[in-house]
Amino acid sequence: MEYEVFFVTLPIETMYRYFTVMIKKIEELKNEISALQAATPEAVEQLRIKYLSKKGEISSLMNDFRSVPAEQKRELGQKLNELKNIATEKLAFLKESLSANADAEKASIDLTRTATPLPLGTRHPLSLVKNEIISIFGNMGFTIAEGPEIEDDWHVFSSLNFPADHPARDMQDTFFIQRDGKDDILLRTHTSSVQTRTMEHSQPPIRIVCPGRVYRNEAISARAHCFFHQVEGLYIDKNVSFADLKQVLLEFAQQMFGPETKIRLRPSYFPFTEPSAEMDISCGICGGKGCAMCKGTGWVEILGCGMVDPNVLKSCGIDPEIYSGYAFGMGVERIANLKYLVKDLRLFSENDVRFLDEFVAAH
Ligand code: 2U9
Repeated sequence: MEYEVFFVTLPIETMYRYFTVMIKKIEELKNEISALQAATPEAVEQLRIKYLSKKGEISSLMNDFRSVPAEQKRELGQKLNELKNIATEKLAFLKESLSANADAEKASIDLTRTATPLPLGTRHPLSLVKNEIISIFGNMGFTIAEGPEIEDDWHVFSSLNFPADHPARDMQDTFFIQRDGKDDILLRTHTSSVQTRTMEHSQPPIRIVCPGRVYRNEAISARAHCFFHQVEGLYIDKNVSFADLKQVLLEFAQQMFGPETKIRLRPSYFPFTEPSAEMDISCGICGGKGCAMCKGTGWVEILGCGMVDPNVLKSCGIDPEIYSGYAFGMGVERIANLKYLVKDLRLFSENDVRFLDEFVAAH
């Protein structure tokens, strides 16, 4: 402080002047201390150090007190004691009120009260169905393989034996992407590209299921969407036959739709399989008698399948003279429609919780 330096000097007028300075300082400190606030015990301790510790402001005034003229010591001493008492009481008050607040807060929390339950989310019905499909195939020895949704023409079309003029390659059916000046980048239209990638860098036996989202350039309606989900399967080894395929698919159908379920295979055509077939299951609603669900036929279509075309094996680096394989593909939405009787495809992507909450029980 400015006046401290002068208390060791002698001139009496200087000493009188500093008496006045000290009185003024005491008044200032009184006002300052009376207005003090503190939010934490640590803050109270900081204030104690600032005002009352050995090197604090009040102790420093006490030191200066020794240098004032004798006849003024009484008055100044009284004022200094008064200031010290004010500071001590104020800090005790701040300390006490903080611990009283903490006690009141503690008392207002009932630690025995049952917690308010947080609303639990549910698995999306498509995830439930997808998980069920991959678990059934998992138990039959299939492992999961995944790949990119943004693909190139080779992995989605050319390697799978699609002719250059196949309609699926048309912009009306497939979403193409402009990227780095290339014109062969697209959103995959099926997860078969995952199988071609797996075949490119591994040799048989290969036994995989490939779940994932696929994209097609379709107008959105109750029965079509611009994206949907598939699970495809591939098994390549020596001596794999159509009979193996049929048995695996029968097992799948009965685990998924019940042990009474029957299957039938109808000849079909896909560029990547030969021979190819579409598989129906007996209608779960009418038990095969004929109803609106199966349009009176007693059968509903659930997937496509076939023996992998030797050209596809060759393009992916697998010798068709040594190995053969089967493949199948299904739409997860289609399976979910049949299992949960969801009539409008759009419900699966609208995320209306009233719809999603219906699947809690199946969770
Ligand atoms: C490789 C070789 C063959 C996958 C297959 C189908 C038949 C099929 C459709 C079902 C309904 C697609 O979701 S859907 O529109 N899929 O009918 N998919 S065989 O065949 C392959 C895959 C990869 C290397």
